[in-house]
Amino acid sequence: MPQRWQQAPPGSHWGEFGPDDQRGRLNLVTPEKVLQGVAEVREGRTFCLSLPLDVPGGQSLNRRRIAPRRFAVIRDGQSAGQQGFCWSYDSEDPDLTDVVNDDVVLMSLQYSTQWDSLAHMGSRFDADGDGVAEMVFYNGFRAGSDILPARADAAAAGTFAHYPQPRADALGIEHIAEHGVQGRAVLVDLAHHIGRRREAVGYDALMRILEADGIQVECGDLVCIHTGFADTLLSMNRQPDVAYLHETGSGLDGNDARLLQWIVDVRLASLIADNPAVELVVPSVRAHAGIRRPRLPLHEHCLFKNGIPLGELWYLTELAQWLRARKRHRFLLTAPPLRLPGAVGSPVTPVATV
Ligand code: UVW
Repeated sequence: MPQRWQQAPPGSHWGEFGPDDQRGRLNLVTPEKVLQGVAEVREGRTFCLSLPLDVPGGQSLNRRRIAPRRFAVIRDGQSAGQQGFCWSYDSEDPDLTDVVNDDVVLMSLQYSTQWDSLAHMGSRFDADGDGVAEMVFYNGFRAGSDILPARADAAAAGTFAHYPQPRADALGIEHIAEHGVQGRAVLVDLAHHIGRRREAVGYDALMRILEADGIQVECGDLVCIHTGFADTLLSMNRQPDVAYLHETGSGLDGNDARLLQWIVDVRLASLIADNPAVELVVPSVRAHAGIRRPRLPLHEHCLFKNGIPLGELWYLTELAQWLRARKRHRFLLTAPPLRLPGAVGSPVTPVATV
């Protein structure tokens, strides 16, 4: 395969696992890291790290995203269960006793607890070195040819045909799913140190917290950041006060160059948080129009430049409290996304075992 790029973005590690790699730093979750995770299992207790997938609910936190809508499989106005026989069989034999229900769901894959694949965000960057910026993703995969074209063959028949159906022919979530996602995780409890106020946590503050809690992040660790945001959201019982939520909770400071450098140098395998974006999203500042920059710099740094998948809106509060009470911060994390070819994100029901 021809080299996809003549120049890689500054601060990136394209090609670290080969020019065609689509899994990024999850490659660092080696069999040894899985065994390290298993060694953290001492009590056999498990925690579900997912919100119910219909949370946030109400007004979406992200206007692009739609909440799950479930549909029964209907025939003649009745679901299969109501009809009392299994109508998927060729002969609708009234003597058959099977009662079957199927259902269908329509939702944004990144509505609630989710993984972002490496196809989720790219950047406008001149990878060819010809002076023209194109839309590029990790390892130089292109928008249009590799990722997110609204493909002619994707126009679905039926009621949802008006939704464009992008598809990641490269970097899709299946590249993460097909290896499973299981390894040693480390929980960093920002909420304990900062409370639930809105604060962008940079390198200095993070190092202070790691030191105070005696935490060492090592190569291949899956790093979970507890801010308390998902717990606040859950307490709103599917009627989120979006204005309040936008003013609450900490997140990593994507504008702190030393923090970004640490993320790369420590060689963590993925970054996960219980807030909507891992980083604290700062509204675009129009006064800076003309200066080319990302709105989500940590997304750019992780997904686009360094192949670090992000987990968002996980539910970490119970686990954080349990670990703190025992002066622990590591656990075995099992969190495979859906193996859905071409998807740019996925709901996930992660499990922590301690
Ligand atoms: C965006 O909305 C860009 O993404 P995320 O859900 O990853 O924060």
